[in-house]
Amino acid sequence: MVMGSISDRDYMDEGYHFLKEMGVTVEYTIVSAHRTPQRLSTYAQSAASRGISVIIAGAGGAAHLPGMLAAETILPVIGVPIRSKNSIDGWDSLLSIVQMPKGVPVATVAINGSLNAAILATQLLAISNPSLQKKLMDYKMRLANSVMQSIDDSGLSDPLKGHL
Ligand code: RP5
Repeated sequence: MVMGSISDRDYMDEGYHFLKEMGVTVEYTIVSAHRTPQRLSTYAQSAASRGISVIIAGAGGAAHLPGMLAAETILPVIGVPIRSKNSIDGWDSLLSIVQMPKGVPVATVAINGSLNAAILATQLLAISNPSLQKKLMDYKMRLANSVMQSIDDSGLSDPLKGHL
């Protein structure tokens, strides 16, 4: 998991914590496409041989980090557009990451969507990992339970009670 600046960290931590909760081994650092271009190349070119399976990259503004990583590795890259101080409400970040040219995809999640990036990365890893599959199924169950709990807590009616 990489981000373009320490200022992205507040938005990326949520995804990082999810990966830790799932027991996924994760490295979490800063790689700046514009300020450390050599580091970006070295990171992308060494990722697979260092044992990395999926890269999550968050960046804001002119967000070239995910796309440039994808240009230099065949590992799947998931991009997180960050609504950073220098961005135009996150739109520039989103479009810079999602509008990749044919041949070099970046799987782009919502603006500030590091949690979904982490879930998607875990789902990719779970394809060949039954223990992660179980953890993801438990997570989905907790999501569903939280919706049911909110119905109970709010006093709304549940017309489906007894029908499921
Ligand atoms: C991007 O510029 C970073 O990913 C960050 O979202 C944004 C602002 O960076 P700082 O100027 O706060 O370091 O490259």
